[in-house]
Amino acid sequence: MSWRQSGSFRPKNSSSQAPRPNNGSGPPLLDPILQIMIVTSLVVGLVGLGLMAAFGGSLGQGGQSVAQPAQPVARPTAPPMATAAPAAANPTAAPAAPATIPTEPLGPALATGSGTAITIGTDAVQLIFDQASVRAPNGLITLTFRNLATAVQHNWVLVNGDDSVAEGVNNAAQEQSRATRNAAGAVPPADTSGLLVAAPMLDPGQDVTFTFQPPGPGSYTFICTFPGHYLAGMKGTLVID
Ligand SMILES: [Cu+2]
Repeated sequence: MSWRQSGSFRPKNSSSQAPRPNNGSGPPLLDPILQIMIVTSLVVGLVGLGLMAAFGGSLGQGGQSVAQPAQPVARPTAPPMATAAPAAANPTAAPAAPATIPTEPLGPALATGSGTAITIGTDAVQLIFDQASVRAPNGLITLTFRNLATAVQHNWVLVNGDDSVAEGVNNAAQEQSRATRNAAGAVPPADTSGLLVAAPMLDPGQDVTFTFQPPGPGSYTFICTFPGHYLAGMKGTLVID
């Protein structure tokens, strides 16, 4: 009996083993909790990802909307720079030529060597040359021009004609004076129409000597191109025989 009981007990033990599966169903009780936690975490994660995606997209759009206006702003700045480059090139090209004030005689009639020596000066005070007319034989002429004024600059410019030609040459000299912003720059450029030869602007007491070749026999007007002097009557005539 006891054995049966024991045997019965054994089955009980076996039955007790049976509850083990029940106990096995116990861990499943824990699994649901873990599952809930896992599912919850997954849901939270998915919701978080969804929210991030939503806000991320909105932020991305916002960033793009900000970047787009920034690009249009940068584009307008580029064209001004492109226009500024040619604008800078033009001003640099224009003042380049007139920026220099001549210090040496110039003009198409300027020559080397020596010829008939003549001297022309200025009045000490008045805006006139000391000779209204000068004669010389045809050929090279070596001129010494002296500024005998006490306080005024003068120069000597020979033109290929009379006053009608001298006026244009004088105007060209005034343009140079404005370009150089200096009265001493009032010397016609070497390529001025009607110009034969021009001395640089001399300070009081200075003189300059140079040789030139007149076109031939005839009368040629010489003037001073210092601003206002030609208009005041500072001119003369060179007669080539
Ligand atoms: Cu003068």
